[in-house]
Amino acid sequence: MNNEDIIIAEATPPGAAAISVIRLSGTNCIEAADRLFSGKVKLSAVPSHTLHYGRIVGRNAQTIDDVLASVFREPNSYTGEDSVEISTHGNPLVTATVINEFLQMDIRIAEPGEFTKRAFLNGRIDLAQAEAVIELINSRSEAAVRGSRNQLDGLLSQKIGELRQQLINAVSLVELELDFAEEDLEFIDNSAVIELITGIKKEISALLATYRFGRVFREGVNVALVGLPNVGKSSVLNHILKERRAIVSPIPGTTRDIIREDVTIDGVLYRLYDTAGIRNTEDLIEKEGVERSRKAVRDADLVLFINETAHPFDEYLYLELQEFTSEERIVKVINKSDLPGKVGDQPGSIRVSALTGEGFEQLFDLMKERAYGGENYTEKSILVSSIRHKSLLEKANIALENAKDSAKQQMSGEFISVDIRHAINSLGEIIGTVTTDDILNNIFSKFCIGK
Ligand SMILES: Nc1nc2c(ncn2[C@@H]2O[C@H](COP(=O)(O)OP(=O)(O)OP(=O)(O)O)[C@@H](O)[C@H]2O)c(=O)[nH]1
Ligand SMILES: [Mg+2]
Repeated sequence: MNNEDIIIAEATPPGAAAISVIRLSGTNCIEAADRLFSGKVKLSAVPSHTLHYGRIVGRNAQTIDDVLASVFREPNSYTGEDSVEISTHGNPLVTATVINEFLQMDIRIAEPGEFTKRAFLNGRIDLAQAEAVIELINSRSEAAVRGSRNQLDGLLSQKIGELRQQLINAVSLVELELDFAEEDLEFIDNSAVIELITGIKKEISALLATYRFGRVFREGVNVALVGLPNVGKSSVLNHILKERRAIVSPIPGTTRDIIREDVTIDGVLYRLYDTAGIRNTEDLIEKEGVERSRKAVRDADLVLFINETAHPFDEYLYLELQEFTSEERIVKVINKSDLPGKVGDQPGSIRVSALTGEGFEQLFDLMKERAYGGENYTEKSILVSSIRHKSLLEKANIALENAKDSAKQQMSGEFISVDIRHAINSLGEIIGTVTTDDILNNIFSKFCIGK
């Protein structure tokens, strides 16, 4: 199914690079490319999925660049349409000139995500897979890459498709029965409907349960390192990063501004925020630092509340932190375990030494446990990581609950079928069997141009 408009965009990021790729898609785009491409062959005469060396020659007969052009014919291209990819030298002036030459023809710049949108509209991928494309591009951790890769491979879509199909089968039996109401025929009895719905609800709930997990994998975990001055927050940060990133000194009140660094532990991204030690102070700059520490606690998914062995555990600050975050987000850490202590027994705390490195493995285990339950992520795990998918699954679950209630109360099949149909629609919205322009615009506007 070819699209009338030909679209063009740079598929690689702007700037100096070894090569840049310009992408064209739409009916007759191969002929359009031929008007500028000068090589041994005409691109319109070559087979699909082949690569050709030539020159791009502009209107004034000047060579703009020598290039490689790849030709893809419908329906086996990314978009499902005829497409050409032109690799030029990676100079933004070169790509801009080439694109400008094409814009003189009946060709326009692609909208954000328009290539992928066409892939969806032409049935190359479903909606959840299209969303996985943008997730994959934006993934900042290995776990996120694997998660979006699975979604792109269609694991989530397949699961949703199966559940939806089972509901379609059930609803058709319920509705068939309505058609034959006069004859008093029974195609499916209420208890079978209830059993089926219960099974599907269970599967939907299992998918929903992966959301926290999925979100963590996709977005990473914000971790604030907080505590009194001088307990070793910056030293802990430096130890985790294996570099002397933050200034460490024996003078309390060393850190003022928040220092943010990323680290990946077992494939998951943690954004660490080293903060100013929290205390009452008259120093205006330090005061501002302390305010920022409190804000960091508020924004954190996890708070490493750092104490030191040589001082009693700070119960007062522990309570204060709970004004800004919930208790289960706080991990009690006792640093300087290499020194003799007064800290006393602290249930659930982890002892570490930023000096010797002791205890960090246990600390990482606890962070994993708190951030995502420490579950093991397998290659085949299906994760729900998008808020859109989550809310549609929840909607489907509510509709199924209503259908189940109607069935239990022996209500007429119409009541059961209307709710099952709601659930079918919600599941369909995930994979794009049911869509509106609003849904599509919302999804594809998040893409970059050229994808
Ligand atoms: N013995 C020992 N000393 C440590 C350890 N961690 C930090 N220190 C020392 O404790 C002092 C304070 O360390 P920092 O990392 O600057 O402490 P902080 O919590 O960031 O302090 P502020 O930024 O002032 O709030 C420094 O002299 C560090 O060398 C540790 O595990 N063992
Ligand atoms: Mg510090």
